[in-house]
Amino acid sequence: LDKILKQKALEVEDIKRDPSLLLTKEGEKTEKVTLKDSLDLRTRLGVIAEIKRASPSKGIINEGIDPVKQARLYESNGASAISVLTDEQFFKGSMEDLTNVANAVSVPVLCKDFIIDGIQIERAQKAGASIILLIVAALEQEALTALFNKAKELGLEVLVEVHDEDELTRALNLGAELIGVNNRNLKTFEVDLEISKRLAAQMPLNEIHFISESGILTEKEAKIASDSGASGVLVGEVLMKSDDAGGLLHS
Ligand code: IGP
Repeated sequence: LDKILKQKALEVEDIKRDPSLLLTKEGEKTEKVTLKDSLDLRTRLGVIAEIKRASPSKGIINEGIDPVKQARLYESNGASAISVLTDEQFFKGSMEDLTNVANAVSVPVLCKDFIIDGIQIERAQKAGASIILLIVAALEQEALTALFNKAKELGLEVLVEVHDEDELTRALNLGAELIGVNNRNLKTFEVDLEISKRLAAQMPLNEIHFISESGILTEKEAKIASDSGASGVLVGEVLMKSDDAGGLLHS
C-alpha cells in the first residue's frame, strides 16, 4: 500500500502540472440508479462485479480482456454495479477503461483507485464514475473527511473501505452509508473472511450497507458474507478468470 500511495502522489502532481491529463475521453452523462437504491431494493445478495486485469498480489489476471464486453456480461447477469480498476502501474487498468464501461452500461460504475487528492475525484466523475472508493488506511481523518465531502458535493456515492475496528469507527464517524470491508490486508495480501464477520457485528446494519470485498470465490464465501449481514459482495478475480462469469453471478 505504501508503495502504491507514493506512486499516486507522483501521478497527482503530474495531473496538476498538466491538466490535460485529467481526461483523455469524456464519459457521456447517462442517468444511473444509485448503488444505495439498488441495494435497498435488492431481493438477493448484491454483487459489485469488477474489471481487474492484474494486481500486485496475483500478477496478471486477464490482461487482454475487453472491458466493455465483460461489463455488459456482468450487467446482463444481474450485477448491481461494475467496479473498474483504473490504476495503471499496479493493476494495468486505465481511466479509459472506466469511460468505455460507463458509456456501455446503465448500472452505476465504481472508480476503483487509490484516491488521495480531490483532483482524482473530479477525474473519476468526468470519466463517468458515479461511485468512488476511499480507503481509510490510505488517509488521515482530515483528508478522508475532505475527500468524502467533495465527492458528496459532486453527487457521487462513496464506498468507504475499512479493514479493522479503528478504521470502521473512522468510517462511521464520517457518516459513510456504504462501507466496504476488505477481507484482504493491503499490506500483507492475506485474505480472511472472518474480518467481514467480525466488523459486521459492530455496524448499524439497519442504517448502512455493508459490502464484503475480496476473496469471494464460490457460493460458499458468498454465503459467509451474506450470513454476516452483507448487502453485497465485491468480486474480481474469479469473474475475470472464469469462462462462465454469467453463470457464477447467478449462483
Ligand atoms: C476484488 P477479488 O479477490 O475478488 O479479486 O477482490 C476487490 O475486492 C479487490 O480488487 C479490492 C481492491 C481494493 C483492489 C478491494 N479493495 C482496493 C485495489 C484497491
